Amino acid sequence: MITMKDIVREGNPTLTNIADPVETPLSDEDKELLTEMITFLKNSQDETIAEKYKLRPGVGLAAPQLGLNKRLAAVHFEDQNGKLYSYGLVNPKIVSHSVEMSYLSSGEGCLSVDRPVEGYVPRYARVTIKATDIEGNPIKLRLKGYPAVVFQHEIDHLNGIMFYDHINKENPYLIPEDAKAVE
Ligand code: K1U
Ligand code: NI
Repeated sequence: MITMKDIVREGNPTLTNIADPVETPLSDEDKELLTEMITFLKNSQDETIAEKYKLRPGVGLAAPQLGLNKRLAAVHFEDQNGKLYSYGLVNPKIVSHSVEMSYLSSGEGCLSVDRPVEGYVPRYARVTIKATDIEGNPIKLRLKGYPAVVFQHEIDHLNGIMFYDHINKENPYLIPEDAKAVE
């Protein structure tokens, strides 16, 4: 079972590396890893389990956060309309994006960062993501709003980018030109 002890924190070089593509079809070991990553997110959102194992709630997790140099990520959350996004993603990539930007009005956090970081994180307002799932089936998702933010945060982890790398250093609350707030 994945717990907070398995999650590497800022300063660990895996978090700033570009992760390697994963061979498909997935090995049994990688299938188990991705399944465990989704289970961690579900556990972290279950009050009883989270308290018992001292898990911080998370909506996404990328393999580099486990110290692994692999292009694997998991997401598990519902959007404002109650639509569930629960995916194990193999080699996910942004294949197209809007010119328009957005930002989460509450800012972002990260399971690998044990401190609050102030500021808005500019993200593409709309993205199209391609990946394969655990079984090797193709995934293509057109995302906007909160789901677009979460997927971009996780794909950034695969490229060695932390959310705070996007925050304006002089003025953390600078709103990118014409950017839409995601509430
Ligand atoms: O990758 C990670 O470190 C997980 C991180 C992802 C994320 C945070 C903020 C914006 C986009 C993506 C988290 O899940 S932090 C926790 C969090 O945002 C949350 C947890 C439970 C309920 C609602 C939000
Ligand atoms: Ni993160």
